[in-house]
Amino acid sequence: MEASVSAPRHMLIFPGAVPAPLCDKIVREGDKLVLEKAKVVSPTGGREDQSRKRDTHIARFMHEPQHQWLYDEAWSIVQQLNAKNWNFEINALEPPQYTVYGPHQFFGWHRDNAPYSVRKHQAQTELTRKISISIQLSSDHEYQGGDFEVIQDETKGLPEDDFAPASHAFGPEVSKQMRQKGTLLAFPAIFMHRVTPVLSGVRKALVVWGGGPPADFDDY
Ligand SMILES: O=C(O)CCC(=O)C(=O)O
Repeated sequence: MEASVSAPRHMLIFPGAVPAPLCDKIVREGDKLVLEKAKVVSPTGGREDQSRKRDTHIARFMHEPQHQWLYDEAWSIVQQLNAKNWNFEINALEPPQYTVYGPHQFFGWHRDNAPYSVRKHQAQTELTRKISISIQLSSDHEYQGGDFEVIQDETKGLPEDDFAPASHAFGPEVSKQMRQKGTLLAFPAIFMHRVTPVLSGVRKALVVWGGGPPADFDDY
């Protein structure tokens, strides 16, 4: 992977990090999985359908022999990124998530892990997500809308409006790079982010999380 074109406050953007044939292989294998409507984590820690917050279809690549190649690729990426940028205590991958957004589908503002005050009460066997990665599997021209956006200031509360234009958006050039097939986006899992509604076409992404024991890195 080459140096990021932009490293604004720890969100790293790597255009072309994942070669097109590998993206296509992930899509081919992902399309064999059974997709289901994604849920969100409720305040009590369960999972519930909240279509006003998240409307997308997902499947997990479970750790089975036929997916070992994907775990090897993902683990190598997580380790390299972590060693170079964050040095979090990471010892496992969560099963990578194949994510598909058709027209009108989206995922509103959220963070990928609970605040430490909640996490520290979770079972120690549970992974705390530390690094989140989104790999773009579709080409920019295959869909309209469906922009990935991030707020790189984790001290702010969750924005109330999932559909309002973001003042945190990057300029048009970086935003376009973020949409290219093979672009890899990586950030600490505590950053709030969203995917705006797809207006037409289909956006596919692979989401990878590197995790480890609960840690207080909210002030990171
Ligand atoms: O679709 C993406 O690129 C990101 C999805 C996401 O934020 C998530 O599944 O937590």
